[in-house]
Amino acid sequence: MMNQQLTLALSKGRIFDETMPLLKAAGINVTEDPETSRKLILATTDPNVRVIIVRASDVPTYVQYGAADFGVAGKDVLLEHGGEGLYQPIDLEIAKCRMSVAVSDGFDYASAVRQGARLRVATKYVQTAREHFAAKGVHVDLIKLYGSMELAPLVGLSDAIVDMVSTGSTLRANHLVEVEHIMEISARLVVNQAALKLKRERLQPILDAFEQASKRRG
Ligand code: PRT
Ligand code: MG
Repeated sequence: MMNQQLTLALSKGRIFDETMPLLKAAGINVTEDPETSRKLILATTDPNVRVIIVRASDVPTYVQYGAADFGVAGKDVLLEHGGEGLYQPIDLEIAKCRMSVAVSDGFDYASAVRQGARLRVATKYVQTAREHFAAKGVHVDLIKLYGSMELAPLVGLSDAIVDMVSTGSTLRANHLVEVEHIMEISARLVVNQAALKLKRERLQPILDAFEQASKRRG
């Protein structure tokens, strides 16, 4: 008999929180709270399903290599990863936000672009940013950061940032303004391609429940 144990990769915070109702819809409850427990492997009420807690940007990697059978990751993260070895069946429509270009509120972005100046752009999303500016014919020097992009224009590290925006309050608090909307972002279910074939019997009902539950929400 093949091992039908399933491992789901999630990141702490909004991805975990917003995935919980979908798991519940599949009849599965996580029995520990990742915010208070230091455990990285969490049991569920289904003895055949466990949840592993990884960094948001590491979810596709765990799933790609089959260390997790499935996971939940933002479109931003998946675009940077490239999606290799991953099947992406469902847009869960959770953890929604937008990817935008922002600058300090005194900075004249439009004329900098018009004059063809090389723009310094700080971001965690180097691949997506490169494609965005290339498509517009804007010359950029991309500066890779791992977080707190909002700081970069304030201290002269960059002219602009590419980051996620949801309420806009982080930008406002740092006197930054959104000057371009790159794309809408939401979290997707990703499934390891081999697991989809070998563990279909156990995976499919969970995928169906996720899809139904996310449709009901949206
Ligand atoms: O935090 P960590 O460095 O561990 O990783 P992470 O930031 O990638 O993880 P997490 O849990 O913060 O985000 C996981 C996923 O949620 C992202 O990959 C996005 O797809 C999605 N998401 C949805 C967001 C936001 N909304 C969001 N608002 N990710 C980040 N933010 C940040 C944004 O970077 C900015 O700093 O929140 C700030 C802006 O929020 P507002 O409400 O002030 O506009
Ligand atoms: Mg974060």
